[in-house]
Amino acid sequence: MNILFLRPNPGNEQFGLGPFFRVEPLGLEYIAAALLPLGHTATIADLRFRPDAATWVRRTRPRIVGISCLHALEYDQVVATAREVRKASPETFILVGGHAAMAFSSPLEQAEIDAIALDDGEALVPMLVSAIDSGTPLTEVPALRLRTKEGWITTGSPEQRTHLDLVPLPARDLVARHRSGYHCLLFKPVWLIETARGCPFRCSFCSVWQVYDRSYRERSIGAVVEDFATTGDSIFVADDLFWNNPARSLELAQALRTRGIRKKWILVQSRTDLISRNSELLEAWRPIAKDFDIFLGFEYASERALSDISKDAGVKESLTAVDVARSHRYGINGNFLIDPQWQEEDFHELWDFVAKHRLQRSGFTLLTPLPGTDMYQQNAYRLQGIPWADFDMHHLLWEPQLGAERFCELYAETWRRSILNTAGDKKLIDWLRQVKPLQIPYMIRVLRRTQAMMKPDTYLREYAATRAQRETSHNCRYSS
Ligand code: B12
Repeated sequence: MNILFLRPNPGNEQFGLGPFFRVEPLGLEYIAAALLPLGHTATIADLRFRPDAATWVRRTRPRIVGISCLHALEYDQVVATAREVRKASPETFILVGGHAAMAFSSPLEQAEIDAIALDDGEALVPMLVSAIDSGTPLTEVPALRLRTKEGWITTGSPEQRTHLDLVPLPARDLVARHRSGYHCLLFKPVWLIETARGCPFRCSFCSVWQVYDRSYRERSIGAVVEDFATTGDSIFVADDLFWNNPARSLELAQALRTRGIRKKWILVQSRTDLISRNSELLEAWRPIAKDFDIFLGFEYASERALSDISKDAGVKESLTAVDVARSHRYGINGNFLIDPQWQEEDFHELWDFVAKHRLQRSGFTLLTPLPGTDMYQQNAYRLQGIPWADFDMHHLLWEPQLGAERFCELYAETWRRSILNTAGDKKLIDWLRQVKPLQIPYMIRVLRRTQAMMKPDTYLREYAATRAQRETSHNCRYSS
């Protein structure tokens, strides 16, 4: 069967990691790799590049189109993409999957979409394809939200979570045409690698552990080493939680070193408590890349605030992790949360903490109730009518305690104190010195866009637009 996979263009990459990161659709590459040995034909089209969905549909004439939906901010765009596909080919079966689809499917339960995957795709998609091929009722395929004449229904539960070794290597060839367009800040092209999936912790603002019931699955050492050996020299590790299993991580580092693997750059995401306890693990991994960065959630600068979000790690762990990582020459890209409830003194506490511990490479996201979390359920009453594109953790979704104007001034000031402010300590010229001459136009473009985050008006304008859209949606509801 002929299957087309689409990675939609989220259309909202103006804030946070958006401008800096464009990485390959790894989930789709794993699903395609599961289908190819079964004799199916798979195409992956990344719509962040040309051409558009309708052109791909005309070009490949698929029986099934699978659209990925990783982030809540993409829901509306995913539905729009499905509509485009439906128009170009009314008979095509349209399936949506990915993290946000699994975590909270209701925004996708629309006439344009036939089914939503509630589980990983490697085992599920081949089952669905075979059912469509043989005319078996789709109600027999597990882990789906299915559009039927009677409305949307949920099919049975899968017997077990997919073993990650079911598909040892992703079909990276299918995105080879886009490789030079995948980048992470200074590094271009970039490869995305997954060594493990899931997270056993329970942070209240995160939807990952809820989707995977706090499970944590690992790929075999052999498959991961092969993936590292056959990819390029700049690597973003997609794992929700790197270094979670110290014994296995140590074994993996040794296997990579034995195979002679050395990269230019690696970025991983981990936790402060894991790092503070495992200095020897960081030491073992460090020689594997010339530059090695860690994404770390610091979240808050005080114990009181941390205890509110079930982080299960405190300020002491944050500071020890910074010391341990620095002692092994890792770069630290932390993230702090900013609560719309904050008062002036909360901002000052954060700024002092960042300055005192030299954490200017951090990012600052607004505490946002993401669909799939309890926090979303608790705040659902005030989120009605807000466009999904605003769920990027940089949009104000409701009136903050300090009032929008003052809050946005302080939020913009927080970003002004970061390394991204080209009027601050690190000037544009310092950034440009770090890249090859050919990359200078790209770097200037990205940094120019980022300067908007230092201006209160950027957020205020967006907030006004959010409120206007919300009003319109309320009025439509009352008049219909
Ligand atoms: C890589 C990544 C990114 C990349 C983009 C990825 C891409 N290809 O475009 C970058 C770094 C740009 C990014 C940015 C952001 N991200 Co992000 N990201 C991830 C991360 C860490 C890994 C995704 C991944 O590739 N995993 C590996 C592959 C193999 O797994 P997978 O994608 O889940 O695919 C499997 C299944 O989902 C399913 N599947 C996937 N697609 C499809 C399609 C079909 C048809 C089917 C049937 C199944 C299916 O099958 C696949 C194989 O099993 C996830 C964490 C996660 N667990 O999802 C967060 C995550 C998705 N991101 C998140 C967030 C919050 C963001 C940001 C808002 C953060 C910020 N501070 O700015 C920004 C938004 C940027 C923007 N404006 O668009 C949240 C989303 C929460 C939510 N409910 O919305 C997550 C879950 C992280 C978290 N812990 O909270 N992100």
